[in-house]
Amino acid sequence: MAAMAEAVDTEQEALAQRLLSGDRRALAKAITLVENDDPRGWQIVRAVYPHTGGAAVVGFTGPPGVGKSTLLNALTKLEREHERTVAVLSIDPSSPFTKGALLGDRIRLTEHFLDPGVFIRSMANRGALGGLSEAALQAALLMDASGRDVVWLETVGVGQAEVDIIDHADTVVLVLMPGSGDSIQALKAGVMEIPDVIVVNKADHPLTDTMIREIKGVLALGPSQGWQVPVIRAQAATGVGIEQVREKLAEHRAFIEAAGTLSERRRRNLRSEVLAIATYRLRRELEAAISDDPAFQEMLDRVVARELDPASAATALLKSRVAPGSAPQPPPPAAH
Ligand SMILES: Nc1nc2c(ncn2[C@@H]2O[C@H](COP(=O)(O)OP(=O)(O)O)[C@@H](O)[C@H]2O)c(=O)[nH]1
Ligand SMILES: [Mg+2]
Repeated sequence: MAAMAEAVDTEQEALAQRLLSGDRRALAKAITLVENDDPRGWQIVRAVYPHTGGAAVVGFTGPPGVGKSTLLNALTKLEREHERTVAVLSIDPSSPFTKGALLGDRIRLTEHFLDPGVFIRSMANRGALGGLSEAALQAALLMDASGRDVVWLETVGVGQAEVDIIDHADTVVLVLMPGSGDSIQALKAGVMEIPDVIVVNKADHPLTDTMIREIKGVLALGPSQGWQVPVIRAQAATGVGIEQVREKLAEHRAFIEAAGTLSERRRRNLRSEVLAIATYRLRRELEAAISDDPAFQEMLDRVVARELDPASAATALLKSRVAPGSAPQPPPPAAH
């Protein structure tokens, strides 16, 4: 497959250069472009992509309200004490009811707004299926290219298949709080992949010990060799356990670097990223191709009339795509 990156306009090239030099406004502008699915955004990503890969990308996932944003706020403070630069991308699921959560995240993270070493961005889905993941992944690349030491992705996890940003992190942290039994069930049932680090936040709660026992019970079923998933008690609101989270993140990084897992993981992640973008675009292309297409409507009529089964109709639709411009040709009725 011959793949050549297309040219980048001079204007975008200039913005890309500013972004690469660490300019926060350029980064913010570029992210807005990818968020709006503006082709200029894609050009910038194309231009800066060779400069990505330097950041330690960590995904923080877990149910809403467990304290992910609070934890990230505390961790940011700690990283800044170590003079490391930080970018945080908070990704909210498609629900319109999460507007308040977004605002909450902003308030919790405002104390870093004046620090040029910290870049914070929230992104919400505007309803396009897969569109958010696509934009968020590009935003994460832009943050990485801007020279941040760490890029943190905050997502609401557990069964949110459409927001699979977490698959694109080098390290995955699952944040829970006493009482998040659903998440433990999800781990146990294999619905959710075992994370690299587990944080039990709000550890001042009386059910914390029970929760930790349950988690350890699930982890005991996993491999006894290789990386052993630490379970950390934390109270993000008061700073308890945050230092330990930072230490474990560093340990995990050192572990995957030494074991060669980091490059393997990144290869796997990039593979699914390419597939995810292609799938999203293919779907969009198909939707555009069938809308107002009388031939498709006729074929659908036949499916509705039980003359043609849905799978055969799909095959016909895909075949019509292979020959551009040709309308879908449904297969002839089966001979009885
Ligand atoms: N009691 C207690 N509350 C906390 C702790 N950490 C965070 N919270 C509170 O939990 C609520 C949700 O926190 P937030 O960080 O927005 O959760 P997120 O939805 O996972 O990002 C906020 O009101 C926080 O102040 C903690 O360690 N103990
Ligand atoms: Mg949050």
